[in-house]
This record gives sequence, C-alpha cells and structure tokens, in this order.
Amino acid sequence: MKTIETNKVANQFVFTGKIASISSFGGGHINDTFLVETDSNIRYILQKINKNVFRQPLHVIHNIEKLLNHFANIDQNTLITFPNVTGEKFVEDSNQDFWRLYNFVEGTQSYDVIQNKSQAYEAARAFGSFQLSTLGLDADDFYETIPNFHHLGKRFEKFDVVLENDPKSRIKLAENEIQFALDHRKIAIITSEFIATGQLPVRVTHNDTKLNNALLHYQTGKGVCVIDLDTVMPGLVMYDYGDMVRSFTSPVPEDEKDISKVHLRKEIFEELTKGYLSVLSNVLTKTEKENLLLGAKYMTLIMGLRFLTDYIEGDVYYKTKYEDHNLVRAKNQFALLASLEGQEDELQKIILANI
Ligand code: ADP
Ligand code: GN1
Ligand code: MG
Repeated sequence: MKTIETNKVANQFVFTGKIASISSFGGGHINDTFLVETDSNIRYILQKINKNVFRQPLHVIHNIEKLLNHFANIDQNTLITFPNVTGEKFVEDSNQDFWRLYNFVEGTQSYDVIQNKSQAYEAARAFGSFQLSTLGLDADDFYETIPNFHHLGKRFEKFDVVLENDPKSRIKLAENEIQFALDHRKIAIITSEFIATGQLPVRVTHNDTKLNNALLHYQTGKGVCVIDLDTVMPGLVMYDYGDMVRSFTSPVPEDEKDISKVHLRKEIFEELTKGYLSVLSNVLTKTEKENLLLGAKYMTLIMGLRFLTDYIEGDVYYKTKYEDHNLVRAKNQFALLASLEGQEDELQKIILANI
C-alpha cells in the first residue's frame, strides 16, 4: 500500500487559506483524524474513514450529508463538511480510502472521563438536542453503515465462532470475562424478543454517544455539538442513552488497568438522565422512557463483548496500544455492568423521576 500524503489529500478540498501544518488529533478508536492548521487561522479536521469498519464509505458520506443538510435547513451549522474541487464531499485517494474535511469546532473540548456533574448534564443535553433535531428525518433514507451494529444476538454468534477458533490462544487468559459474558447472554435474548414486538420506534439515532463524541465549550462548559456522525443510521433511543451511561459514569477511562476503581457513579447517572430528558421527555414514548435502563445494560454488555471478541480474535477491529488492551477494556465494561446491576432499583427510580 502506498503512503498517502495528507497534504496532497487536504489540498483537493476547497477551504480557506494555505496549509501551515497537519498533525494527528484526538483519541478515537476508529478513524485517522488530523488537525489542519492554515495561514488564514481557520482550522479544519481531516479524516480518513476506516474502510475495515465502514465497508461502504459512500454510504457513510450519504448519511452525513443527508443529516447535515437537514441541520442546515433548521439553522444548525456548527459542524459542516467541505467539498472537493469537483464539488463532492469527499476525496478518494490512490489506496481507495475515502477522506472528508470538517470545520474544526473552535473553543470546544472533548473528555474521556466526566469530571463533574455539570459536564454529564451538558454532554447528555447535547446528545438529546441532536436526537430532537433528527426527528424530522425518515430512518428509511439512511443506510445501515455497519450492518447489525447494535445487534447483541449477532455479536454473541460472532463471539461463539471466535471462541471455537481461538486463533491467538488467548481464551485461557480471559476465562473469567468469557464466563461473565456467557452468564449475561439472557440480556440479548430478552431484549431481542422485546424489540421484535415493535414497541420501540426506529428513529435516526447517533449510535456512538460516547463521551468524547460530545464537544463542550472550554470556558462555559456548555454542550456545543456532537461529532463522529459515521454511525448515524436507523436505531433505538435506548442505544444512545445506554452508550452515554456506559461512557459517562465510570470515574476512570475505559482502559483503566486497576479494575477496582471502576463503578457506576449514581450522581453522574442522575445528571446525564436529567440532561437528556430535559430535551426529550416530551417527545419520547412511554415505552421508550421506561426501557432506558435496559439500554444501559445492553450497551455496556455489547461493548464489553465486542472488546473481548476483538481480544480473542487478535485485535483486528479496535486500535490498541499494548498486548492486552482490549482485554482491559472488556474488564472495565463488565465491572461497570456489575456495578449497574447492583444499583438497578435506585437507577430506575431516577429515570422515572425525570420522565
Ligand atoms: P473516531 O471515529 O475515530 O472516534 P472522531 O470523529 O470521534 O473519530 O474524532 C476523533 C476526535 O477528534 C474526537 O474525539 C474529537 O476530540 C476530535 N474531533 C473530531 N472532529 C472534530 C471537530 N469537527 N472539531 C473539533 N474536534 C474534533
Ligand atoms: C468506537 O469511534 P469511537 O472511538 O467514538 C466504536 C464504538 C465503541 C467505542 C468504545 C464505529 O467509538 O462503537 O463504543 O469505540 N465505534 C465504532 O470506546 O465501532
Ligand atoms: Mg469518536
């Protein structure tokens, strides 16, 4: 594969000024992200879409343009994409990789760990506002950019196959985590039966509402916008709520090695629930609201399972920095799920007090 020059790619987009520098940016697990600085002082985010994860990059581009055009029509222009010299919103390089250029949302910051209650409220309010703004969209107009992305049953099927093959002989190093996952398989069964009843509306959802995909104002702390729109596609609100609970409530990063530090902070859970429902309580159905906690269990389990599957398979999906990085991540998710399960009644009361 050729080494692609980011400068050459960036220069095929239409933007203001001349490139001063391009550097790697952010801590996402999926795409290659670069900060582009220019002599005009306007900054940009250049991203290469991970084609191992998004097999149809043009579907991702389609969805994002559909979404951002709709946002522009309702006067929400915080995040925009730029065209290339022939007017398309992407550049394809000689390795058949697809790139896009966003504005850098100035004056904002993203976090890996929530430091105070207000951040939880604001980041959740940003994801709630996002959901509110997508209500005018038709889910049928969006491609599924990763098929069965949040299908827990199918994730377990994949897990079974990987366990059977054990390609890196890692099963023996993850026996407790494998047992934890298998003991929780019933969540997949119960939820899939419930989803099949059609009681939860399919909406255009974000599907990756991880804390560092929300940008907060660096001085006021107010939620400014949400980013990482590659997984915006048909989905359930309980997935988005659940992934916030998963990624906001632990006091340590999702790859903390000292697992004894991992637990669900009830006060952070309460603030995120308040922030999200402050925007959405009038538009979600009763069934959606009553099943938010199921979403939290479901998403924490599915992420633990995905990290564990990737560990056993040999780290083929997530970017990793050391040998058992994915196993550490899986342990974190499972510890968080156990903590959630220990507080379930109190958490459900918090939700019911805010709907
Ligand atoms: P990934 O899919 O790999 O997670 P993201 O789209 O989330 O990629 O980008 C990675 C990080 O880059 C984000 O967590 C955020 O810190 C930063 N980032 C991405 N887009 C923007 C933007 N438009 N403005 C400011 N920061 C951004
Ligand atoms: C990935 O792209 P990023 O880092 O925001 C992943 C999410 C996981 C998350 C776990 C497309 O999110 O599903 O929840 O890592 N995104 C994709 O940290 O797989
Ligand atoms: Mg991200």
